[in-house]
Amino acid sequence: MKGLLIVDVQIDFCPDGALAVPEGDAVVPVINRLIAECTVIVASKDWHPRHTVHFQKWPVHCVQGTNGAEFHPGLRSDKIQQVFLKGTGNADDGYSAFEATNVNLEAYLRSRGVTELYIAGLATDYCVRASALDAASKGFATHVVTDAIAAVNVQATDGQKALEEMGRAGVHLIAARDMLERKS
Ligand code: VGL
Ligand code: ZN
Repeated sequence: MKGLLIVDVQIDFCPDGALAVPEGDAVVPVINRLIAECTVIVASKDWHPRHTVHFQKWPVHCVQGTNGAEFHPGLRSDKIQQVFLKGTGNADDGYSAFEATNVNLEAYLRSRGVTELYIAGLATDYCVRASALDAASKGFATHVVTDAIAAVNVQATDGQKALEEMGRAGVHLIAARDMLERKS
């Protein structure tokens, strides 16, 4: 069974947001097309308390219950079957969707019969990277959709380095077009 994990496509990570990822909103139309191809569709949200050690590294973003923590308005969020909230503590970063604290992502995916996981969203070099490395280490056939992600790029090459690291860990890097062609 094919599962789609949409990572952190939230207002604060899109242009004009508190921690804007360059061209972060460009992933939205691509992800909306991927949604139509998958049976199991889940999403993570960065969901921080107002005070967290995470904000010593980053500008304040995705605070629980604020507008910036909402999904990008263009995302077909009505298709999302379960949302996973992460980074919810005040002493952790919670980069990986597998660290969600409201529902256990691994158990959920297994209960829904997901073996192949497709990952898209924001940001390539943090939460996409951490989620994909966790998915691969847990034994999911893990695919990152390379034109449905965008990097923060604190250093200009961070996104590229993250892709290389994911590739070395056995994550398959595929273009949306190739995924749309191999329909389930
Ligand atoms: C993220 C930096 C800080 C992400 C979250 O979603 O990739 N990046 N918090
Ligand atoms: Zn964060």
